[in-house]
Amino acid sequence: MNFHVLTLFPEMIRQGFDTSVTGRALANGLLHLNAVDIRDYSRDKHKHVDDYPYGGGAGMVMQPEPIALAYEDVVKDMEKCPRVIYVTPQGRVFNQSMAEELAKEEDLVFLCGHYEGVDERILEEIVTDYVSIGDYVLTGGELPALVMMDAVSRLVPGVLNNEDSAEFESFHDNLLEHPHYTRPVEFNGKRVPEVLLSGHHGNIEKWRREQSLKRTLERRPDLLETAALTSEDKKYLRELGYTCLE
Ligand code: 9D3
Repeated sequence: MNFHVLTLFPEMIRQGFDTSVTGRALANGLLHLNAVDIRDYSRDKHKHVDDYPYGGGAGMVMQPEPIALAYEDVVKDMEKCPRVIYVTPQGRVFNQSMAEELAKEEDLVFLCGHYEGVDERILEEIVTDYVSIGDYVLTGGELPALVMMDAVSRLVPGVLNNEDSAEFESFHDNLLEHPHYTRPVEFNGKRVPEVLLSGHHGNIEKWRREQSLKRTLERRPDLLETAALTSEDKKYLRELGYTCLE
């Protein structure tokens, strides 16, 4: 997977990506990161990349030309036009199924805005996807781009080590995970649930499934509407007082 990021803060992107799992995948050559400084493509003698908005109003708008030149430089060696994700609060909200779709691509281009926004004409020319990471206001698109690249990276074959990938295999059914425990068996007067010490795998699986259901009901009841529930699951949820089952 080749990530290309058009940004005014390329160091923020490089530093954000060079740690932990993604850093190791960069070193292994499983991932490539091309953080492109839009300012390098300004033809202005002061390296300006923004100007006042036509029609007036507060703030500045990123000009189309430096972005167009940066984009042309990025796509010049590609066989086909890549998906270009404009990270914007006006986009669809990013989720796991979008990450899975994006992970199929060979190249992904992210455009990070700053100031009030980006001249609409360059967006119309190059952008294929408008994507947000949620309804709160950030100072720019760099953290959202890093969030999306992180979510996509762990779906690229080989990026996760075996221990981590076993964990993502078990992320299923649209339920939250059961709680986890390790040594010591007693901490601050609290013991690990006895069933986990019993060695009875059937009982452990049943307990974990019930904990998943209970926790999802308490913390993310919205997920239960689309969860894959067995009749056993539904029986347990009814015992907990959940009534929204067909
Ligand atoms: C201050 C200008 N705002 C008018 C109310 C619009 C605005 C533009 C740019 C607000 C924030 C930003 C910077 N954010 C992003 O570029 C961004 C973002 C976000 O702020 N929240 C969630 N997802 C994303 S994706 C890109």
